[in-house]
Amino acid sequence: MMKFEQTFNDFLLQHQERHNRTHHFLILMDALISSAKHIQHYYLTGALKGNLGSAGEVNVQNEDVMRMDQIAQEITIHYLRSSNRVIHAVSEESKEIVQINPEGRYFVYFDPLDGSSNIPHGLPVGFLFGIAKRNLEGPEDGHLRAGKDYIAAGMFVIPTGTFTLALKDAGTWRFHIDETMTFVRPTRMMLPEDTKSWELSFNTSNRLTFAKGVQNWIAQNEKEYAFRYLGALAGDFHRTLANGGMFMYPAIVNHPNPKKNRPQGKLRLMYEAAVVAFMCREAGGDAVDETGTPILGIHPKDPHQRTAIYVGSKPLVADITRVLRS
Ligand code: FBP
Repeated sequence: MMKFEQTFNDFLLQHQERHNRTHHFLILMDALISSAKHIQHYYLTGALKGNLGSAGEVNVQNEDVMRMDQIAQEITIHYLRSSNRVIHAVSEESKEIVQINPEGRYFVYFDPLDGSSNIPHGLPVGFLFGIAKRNLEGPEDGHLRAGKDYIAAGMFVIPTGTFTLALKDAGTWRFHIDETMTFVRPTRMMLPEDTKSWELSFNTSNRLTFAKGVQNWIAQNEKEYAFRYLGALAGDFHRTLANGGMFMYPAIVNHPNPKKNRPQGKLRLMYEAAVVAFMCREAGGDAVDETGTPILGIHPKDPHQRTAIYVGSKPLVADITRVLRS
């Protein structure tokens, strides 16, 4: 008797019934999964086809745009349009909010290829997304949603093809990819309580530019935990979810060249920080900004606003929050 794995669609249909979700969500998820698979194909063949280089342009954050960023953006907007379920999309690769279908049901906030410093080397990058739903009871003003109002958030680690999805009040689930490129075997992710596997993840070359309190906290704690840093949020947070510990991208406030200070942080709130914060909450963890304020409670004023982030196991986030609030 052949054994068949539970597929993502089976899992979502079960979830739908339990949470009386409609087929609309399934169609949107199908568009996001198709986007990630298509981007993965281009990334895997990127070196051969010469797509891993710079596109010779700068984006809304005044950063060098990679050819793959453009390809990933084009692919994602294509599939979101064809789903016909999206009102508008906020993307790292588009200065303006991308208006799609005013009759749509969802808002999508995404980073089509996160971890740009890894792209030229074909190393792991990520596709990050957050989803919010329109107001079905009354008028909809299209305002930018805080992370706590997302109904789902997820990430694909490219090119390893791992997919992790968090659903509001229904947990964070990791899916494996089978020989037919189908996501199967949903596995519930809960941050481990046992501190033995915990890791710290941050760009250590920035540590002397962090706030003194943060530098002291790292000096006191780093000998307790292993240190790992890939330089791509999706990859680093993928580990934090599995092993526990904390990923942090603190504010840069003591840089010898004051022009390089980033008191507001580096990562983008809506399609990077709120995405991992949502997934972390559903896996039993927590996430705060440089003032110790919960990331999910921050109401975005600008689609591309930045934030510092400390995300991971509750005891560690609580510990650093004491320092940040002092
Ligand atoms: P991009 O979206 O431009 O790639 O920036 C985000 C990011 O690459 C994160 O994935 C990663 O955590 C961080 O920046 C790495 O920054 P740094 O190279 O300064 O350590």
